[in-house]
Order: sequence, then structure tokens, then C-alpha cells
Amino acid sequence: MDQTELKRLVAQAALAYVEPGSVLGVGTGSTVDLFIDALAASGIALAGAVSSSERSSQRLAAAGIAVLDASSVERLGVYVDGADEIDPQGNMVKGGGAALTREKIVADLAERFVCIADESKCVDVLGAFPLPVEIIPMAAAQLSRRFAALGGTAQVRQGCVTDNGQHILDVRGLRITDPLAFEAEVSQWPGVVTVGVFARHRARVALIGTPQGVRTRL
Ligand code: ABF
Repeated sequence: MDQTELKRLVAQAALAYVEPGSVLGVGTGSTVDLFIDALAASGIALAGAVSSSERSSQRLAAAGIAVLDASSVERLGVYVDGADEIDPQGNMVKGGGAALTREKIVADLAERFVCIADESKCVDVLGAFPLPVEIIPMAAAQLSRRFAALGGTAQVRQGCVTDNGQHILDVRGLRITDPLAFEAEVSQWPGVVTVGVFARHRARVALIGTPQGVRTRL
């Protein structure tokens, strides 16, 4: 099975966590694209979806699923989203798709984060994937120096402006052994909009696509 087939497997498996008639939180990325397609084909009727990006909003609308504003809901039962890395505790690195800020906003509304990923995303320690950080452009140099002090090499993602009109730093060379502490520390640095470590909002359910089938980690 190639990576797309593994992604399709977990996208299909995530339907089991979708409550008919509910408002669903929907993430961003190619795995989520396949989840939206599976949702459309399933016939499950939703009250609507709260989306984490323009990309997902367009795909949801094309599938006939009403896209609701995040401010119109108080709580979501489930948030389905992918990841760039996920560790055994459900901590994630996210933001390869430049949607990390709205992903964390929607994840914060949800009772349960259901992560859908192929097995290539599973790691023991976060950091091999260049850590995405959404930043205010004027802080780029100072934040790069702060990451360098932690052993990281930060690079502004060329040609990328987020849905929020900000920039992304991709930070290579980090080994994030305490994701919760790292997320808390970096989140308070001036100029950081969102750091792509999801520890406070870790996945409660992880559906991992493998050639032997879907491995579910609760
Ligand atoms: C999104 O899922 C992003 O945070 C992350 O980069 C992406 C994973 O991408 P894909 O599903 O395309 O592998 O939530």
C-alpha cells in the first residue's frame, strides 16, 4: 500500500467517530482532504463543520457540508485532523500545511481530537520534521536567534502567507523531549502567533494507517 492508500484507510476509519447531526471540527492537509471525501460519500448528515483553513472550507462546501464560523459554536464533540509527527502520547507537530493557528483554535473547541495519519508520521520524539511556527514577520530575526539558542535553525518559509496574513518559520534540528513545556515556553515569545507543537491539545485518539490495517491508539 502506498502512502495515499494508507491515508485513505484512516480517513475512512475516522467516520466511526462522526456523530450524525453534530457540528464537526475539520483540520487541514491531504489526509483530511480524503476524510472530507469519505464524509461526502458516506451520506452522514451533519449540522455543519467548523473548518481550520480556506482549503478545507472550499472542499467542505463543494461536498455540500455547511461551513460554520468558529464563533457560532461553544463546543465541538470531535475534531478530525492530520499531523506531521505524532508521538506515543498523542503529542504532535503540525503546520506543514501552514494552517496550525486555526487548527489549534478549532482543536481548542473540541472534546476529542481524533488524529488521522499514515505510519510515516509516528515518532518517539518530536522534532525530526522541521517545526512550523506562525510568526509576525517583524519578529523573524529575533525568533531565529531564540531558536538558535535551543540548537534549532530557523528559516522563513518562502512564498507562504498564512490564512491570517502572517509568515511561517520552519525550525530544523530540534529534539523536543518535553512537548508541553516547549509549547508553553515558545508560545509566550513575542512575535509568535502559534507554535506547531500540539501537546496541550494532543490527540486523544490516533488512527494510524499501516499495511496491516488501521492501528487505533486511544
Ligand atoms: C495538517 O495536517 C497540518 O498540521 C499537517 O501539516 C498536515 C499533515 O499533512 P498531510 O495530511 O497532508 O500529511 O493538520
